[in-house]
Amino acid sequence: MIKHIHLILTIFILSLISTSSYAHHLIVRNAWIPEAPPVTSVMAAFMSIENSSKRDIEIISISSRDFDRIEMHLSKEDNGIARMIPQATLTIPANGKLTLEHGSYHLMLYKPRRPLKDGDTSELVIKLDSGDSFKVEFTIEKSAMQMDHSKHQH
Ligand SMILES: [Cu+2]
Repeated sequence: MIKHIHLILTIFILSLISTSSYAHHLIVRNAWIPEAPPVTSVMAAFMSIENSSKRDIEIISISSRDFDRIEMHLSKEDNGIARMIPQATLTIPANGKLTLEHGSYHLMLYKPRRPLKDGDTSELVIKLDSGDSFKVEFTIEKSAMQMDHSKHQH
């Protein structure tokens, strides 16, 4: 029964493939990547993740065949300067939600290995502290709010 509900929910937004005990407590919504110019060397990714379990769940790493490297960042304003602070882990709170969005937590996708245009999808593999990992399909979308990396300092 739980598996069945899980399937219905995942069809809505993503393909969540896992045999794990923790990943099935997670629901990912709005997983998207703003389209970037073809010459770009870095893209951002956003999503929200809900955790229906009674335990905090940590994301310990993220990878994809489509990128050389993926980092987890937190954007912060510091005296008017936008800074991005790399995060070793991201916490999805018990019975709560983690939101990755502009100006807050986000993923940084370095060196795309193929062109990713509006409407394309890219699969990211999210690894949890429990040892489980699951796949999330991100959709590339045109956005008026593209990250301006020239204004960001790492
Ligand atoms: Cu960043």
